[in-house]
Amino acid sequence: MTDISNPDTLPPVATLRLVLGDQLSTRLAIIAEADKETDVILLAEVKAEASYVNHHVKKIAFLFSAMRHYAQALQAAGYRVLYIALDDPDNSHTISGEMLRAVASLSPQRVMVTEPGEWRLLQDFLALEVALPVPLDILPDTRFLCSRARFATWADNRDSLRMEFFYRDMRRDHGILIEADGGPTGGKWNYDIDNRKPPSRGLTSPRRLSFRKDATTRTVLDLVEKSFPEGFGDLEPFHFAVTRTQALRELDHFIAEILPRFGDFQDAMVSGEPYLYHSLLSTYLNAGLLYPLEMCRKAEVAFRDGHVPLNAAEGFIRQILGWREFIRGIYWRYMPDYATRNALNATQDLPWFYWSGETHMACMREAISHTRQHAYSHHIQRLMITGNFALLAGLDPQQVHAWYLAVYADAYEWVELPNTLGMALHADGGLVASKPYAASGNYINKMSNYCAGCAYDPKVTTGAGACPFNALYWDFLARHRDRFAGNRRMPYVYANWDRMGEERQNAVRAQARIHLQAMRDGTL
Ligand code: FAD
Ligand code: DLZ
Ligand code: SF4
Repeated sequence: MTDISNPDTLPPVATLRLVLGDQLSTRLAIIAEADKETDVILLAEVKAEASYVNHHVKKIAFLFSAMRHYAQALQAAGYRVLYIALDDPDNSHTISGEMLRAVASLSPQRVMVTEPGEWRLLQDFLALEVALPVPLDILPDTRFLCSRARFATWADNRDSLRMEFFYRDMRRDHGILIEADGGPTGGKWNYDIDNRKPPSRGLTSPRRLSFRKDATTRTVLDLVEKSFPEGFGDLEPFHFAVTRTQALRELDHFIAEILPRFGDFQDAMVSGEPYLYHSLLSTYLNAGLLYPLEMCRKAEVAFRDGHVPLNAAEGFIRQILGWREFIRGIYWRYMPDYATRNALNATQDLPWFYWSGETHMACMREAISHTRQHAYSHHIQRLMITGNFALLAGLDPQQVHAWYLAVYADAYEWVELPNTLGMALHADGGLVASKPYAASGNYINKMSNYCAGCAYDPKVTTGAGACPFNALYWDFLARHRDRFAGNRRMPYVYANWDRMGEERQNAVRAQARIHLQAMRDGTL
């Protein structure tokens, strides 16, 4: 795909510009300021990025296909592109190695990169600054609505960092759902309370777009199948969007057909329905095929046109303008220390069923099977099923983090790590979430129809058929009483625990030990 196979016939290279697999945007300065005559854009498929965790094969295929389509579009627009395919025999299989190789063969006057989404790659770039014979510029990633400097200004003035206050400032900064008097549209900042409906009987997903595989995607699917035989998950069926045009179609379809009910069923879970009313847009947004502001603006316009209720538009905008930007701010503010946090001293090994889905717990089986099939599960499955189990069972945050980073098509460390360590596992000691998202089988039974098809009974805590989430929930609270009893949102939970009396408490905790042993034995 390169047009520089005969560099003698082309003008000398001024700037070599690297675009990573999750930076496929043309509005970034790395492309917007490129000179088509004298600059070269480098993209490289490398094993180091494709295997530093056991990525889902659909995630790898999506990125390689999107990278190839992006490179083709740049070339068609007149840019000089150097594209290194995974099966290029000279591929060094690291990003740094490919930059060094390209510098050696093209002799550019300077090199430019956009700041990467992961701390580890930033360290590689800083090391390259020293190793390269020419200057290396690291440009800011302007796709985000809150720059790292803006987040620092916001965070520096506060004792505790709460998403809700950050989100209000973001709404004001960007004028989204803000009225002429500066107040929030509808009079309230947050309509989350209206977004917690349990699934109604017979609730099914609306129709989804499915994109036909072109020759480029088919070639990539063959390559991934051959190159990652041990990779996690199902490669087919593959129906992701792989270009910005397709991703925009998916966004417009979501806004028109699905967003109106997004708010109502945001927290619902239904057997056999992996998507319900979620947008499925994170994969495209995180890879650079969509921009956060256009998503928020389209949702706001749909509300103002009377097509979408306020709780749906606000709920969707809050996820993108609020949570997503807040999470990224936390990541860069607290790395690299953040990655090692384990505030609850959780040490259990990740059980094998996280990979295989082989467990008697119907809720876990469902969430993991969606994950295996689609490289996707929605937020409540990630937080309140697989995340909740990991929290209650005391799974080692590092192993849980490696799992979440591998299995979802939208996963990059800047967004996955604070969601896993902070939101799901409370391993950051409460930086992201003021209270642990711990829940018993009762919550899962209320918000899903999973329990009806389960070997366990959500109403039973000890003895035959006891739902593991129940005893593990109480055991978790008892284990961490010193830490959580003073939390102003938790006293009623501890009052319930105390009401049980010592004998019952001992029985519940003994049951928790039985579940943990079964988890280790692979029989849970
Ligand atoms: P929707 O429900 O349609 O939400 C709309 C958009 O809001 C999403 O596309 C996403 O961009 C954004 N969003 C929503 N919640 C969050 C959040 N908590 N943090 C950041 N952005 C958010 N999201 C990722 O993009 N990558 C990850 O690797 C990732 N790992 C997660 C791990 C755990 C343990 C948890 C609890 C959450 C994780 N999330 C992650 C957040 C969230 O679950 C996903 O963004 C969401 O499920 C993506 O599906 P969707 O596009 O259908 O989202
Ligand atoms: C996730 C990923 C994969 C699987 N492969 C590549 C690749 O071959 N080349 C590349 O440039 N990027 C890839 N990526 C995305 C990077 O891992 C991502 O840019 C960093 O994790 C920073 O977010
Ligand atoms: Fe999950 Fe317990 Fe319900 Fe089974 S009974 S689906 S383990 S919550």
